[in-house]
Amino acid sequence: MYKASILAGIFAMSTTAAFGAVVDFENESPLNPDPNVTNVGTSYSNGGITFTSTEDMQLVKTGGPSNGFVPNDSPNNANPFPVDFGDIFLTGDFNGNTDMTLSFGTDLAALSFDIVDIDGPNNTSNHETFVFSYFYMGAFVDSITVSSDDTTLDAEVVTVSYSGLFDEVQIVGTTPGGTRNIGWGIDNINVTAVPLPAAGFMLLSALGGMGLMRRRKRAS
Ligand SMILES: [Ca+2]
Ligand SMILES: [Ca+2]
Ligand SMILES: [Ca+2]
Ligand SMILES: [Ca+2]
Repeated sequence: MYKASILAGIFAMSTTAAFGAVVDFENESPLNPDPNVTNVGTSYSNGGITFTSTEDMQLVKTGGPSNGFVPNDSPNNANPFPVDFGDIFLTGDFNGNTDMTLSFGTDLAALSFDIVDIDGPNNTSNHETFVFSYFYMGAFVDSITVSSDDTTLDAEVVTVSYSGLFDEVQIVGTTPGGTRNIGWGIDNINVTAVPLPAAGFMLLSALGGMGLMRRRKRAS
């Protein structure tokens, strides 16, 4: 009985860590019925990642006449280095501040993703600031801030990456007073789960220990 439940446990562990390719939203192309934008509401899942927001999120076609960001929504692939957004990316509602939480449902060791268009003139009410906060089992772990002090070009892509133990990242974009409509996009989310061999080895060691204890009990 022990063995059966243990094997089931190992199987469950290996299936929950089934993060595969980079999540780039290209599986949503072409958008339908409007080829330029699809409202996915406040909760949306793709590739094992659950995206939630206090506002409606949008899947946007790159270069389309939509409100992904302004003045157009073609990521600047030349700056700071070539980054490909393909046909489709995800964004907020282009109305005031913005927020999005990515929940992974499994322990992560590393993550990287691309954010486009953190812009607006410095020291003005149009100055955009994005805070990326990492959580593990609901507890705050760390945060990284990127503002238009650092990246001022229109439609510029910033690659955000992080290493550590976490299972959720929260993105909050604000301007002073929250009066500017923040246009932005996220794409190319690359997830590294906590390596399974380590977890599996720990589990097997624990099982070995249990077996030894049982044998000792019998012997005494
Ligand atoms: Ca894409
Ligand atoms: Ca908003
Ligand atoms: Ca812009
Ligand atoms: Ca912007």
